[in-house]
Amino acid sequence: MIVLKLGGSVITDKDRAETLDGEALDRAADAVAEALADPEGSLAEGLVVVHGGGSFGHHNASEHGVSTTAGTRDPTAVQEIHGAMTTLNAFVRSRLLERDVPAVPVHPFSAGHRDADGELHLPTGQIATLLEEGFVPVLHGDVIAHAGTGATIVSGDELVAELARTLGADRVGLCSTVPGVLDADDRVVERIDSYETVADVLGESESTDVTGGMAAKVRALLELEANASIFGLAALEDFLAGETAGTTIE
Ligand code: IP8
Repeated sequence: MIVLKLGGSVITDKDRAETLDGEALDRAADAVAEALADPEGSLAEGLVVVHGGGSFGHHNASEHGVSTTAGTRDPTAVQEIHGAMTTLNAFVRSRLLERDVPAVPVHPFSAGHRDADGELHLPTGQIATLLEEGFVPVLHGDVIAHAGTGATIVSGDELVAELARTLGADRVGLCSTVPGVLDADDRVVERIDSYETVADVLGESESTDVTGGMAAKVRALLELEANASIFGLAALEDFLAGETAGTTIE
């Protein structure tokens, strides 16, 4: 089973509020449809898609001062952030459905929560059942109930790591705006098996990275059992065909 994240900056126009990058989304949807059409291909065991926010959700979140740790108790803020993300989710699903990909929504706000320590709890029985029944569940970064804090943001990256762990994913892919983890000369690092080897190029500061910087992504992916890849849109077809794409983290 594969968990694929489509980065928000890949599928939206980051410079214009609530605007899709329709061409990029079409390209991503084409790659998924093509891979799913092969019954013996790498998606035979199922696919879960997670997408980020890009120009949807993030501006609503910052307008209301909400982050992964700073919460809100304002129901309007919650509805605005969740609404922007469900709008983007509907766009993503409709492009997949147009290509006969059996995409269905799973909204983290209605499914999970954070405990008082900020730890994410996301039941996955519904996702496992949807997979068994042949659907492609499509989740998204969202706002989520947070014990003692109101509601905070859950990023697509956090969801990917949680789903990979609980559903026992075989592979994880992060389709990003960069072709992989880049070294100091902007060359793609092919393989990462420990954080130390890339700490210099990624920077040591974790605090600036909690919502999805490359250092945080690499750290989270290193902790997973599944092999993970970070790659650009041009390599999505390769990843979905089971080939090496961008940077492999193992
Ligand atoms: O783009 C955040 O998801 P991300 C979604 O994966 C928001 O960080 C801001 C609601």
